[in-house]
Amino acid sequence: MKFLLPELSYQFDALEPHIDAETMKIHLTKHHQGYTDKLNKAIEGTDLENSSIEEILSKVSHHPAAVRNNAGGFYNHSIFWKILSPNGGDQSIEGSGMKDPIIAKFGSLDSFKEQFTKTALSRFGSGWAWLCMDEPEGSLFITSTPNQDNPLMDVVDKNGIPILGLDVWEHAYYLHYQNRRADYVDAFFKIINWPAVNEYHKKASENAVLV
Ligand code: MN3
Repeated sequence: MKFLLPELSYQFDALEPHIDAETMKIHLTKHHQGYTDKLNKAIEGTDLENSSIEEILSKVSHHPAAVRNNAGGFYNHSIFWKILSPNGGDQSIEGSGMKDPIIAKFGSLDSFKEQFTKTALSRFGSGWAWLCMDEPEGSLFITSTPNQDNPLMDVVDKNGIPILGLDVWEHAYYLHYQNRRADYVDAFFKIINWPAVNEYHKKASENAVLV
C-alpha cells in the first residue's frame, strides 16, 4: 500500500465537546480509510504509483475521477487532523508565528474568523474551506472547494498551498450538530492548532511537502 492512513496524535474523544468521539472515529476509520484504500486501488499498476501525492493532485485533470476524489480525500483529511488539537483555539495563536501573518492579511483574528465562516457557510453541499498561501507572493487567502477537491489541484479557480482546512461535509458534523453547520464552524475555531498551522505555513514558504 503506497498511501497510509495517518495516526492521530490525540484520542477520539480529545476534541469533545467541539467534535464528538463517535464522529471522529467514523470519520477517520471509515471515511478517511475509505479514501486511502480507494486511492491505492485507483493507482495500482499505473505510473502514479511512483508519484507523490502533490504530483498526483497538481495534474489531477489528467486522471480518472476515482483518483481525483480519493487523492483529494486522502490529502485533505491528512491536513485536517493535524491542524486540530484539544489545546488549540485562540490562545494557541499567541507565540505560534501565525498571529502576525493573520493580522497583516485580515486585520484581526476575529475578522479572519468572520471571512472564513462566510466561506464555509456559503459552500453549497459538500466540500472544504481553506486558508492558503499564495505562490509565489506568500500572502494568505481564504477559498473553498467542492467535494474532495483542494487548492493544489489543476481544476480549481485559484491555486494555493493549503495550510488550514475545514471539512464541511455533513459526515464531519451531522451526528452532533445535525444541520447546524454554523455551530460546527464556531466550535472549529476553539480547536484550531495554530502552531501546526504555522508549521504548514513555514513548509509552504520553503516549498516543502506538507503531507
Ligand atoms: Mn470528511
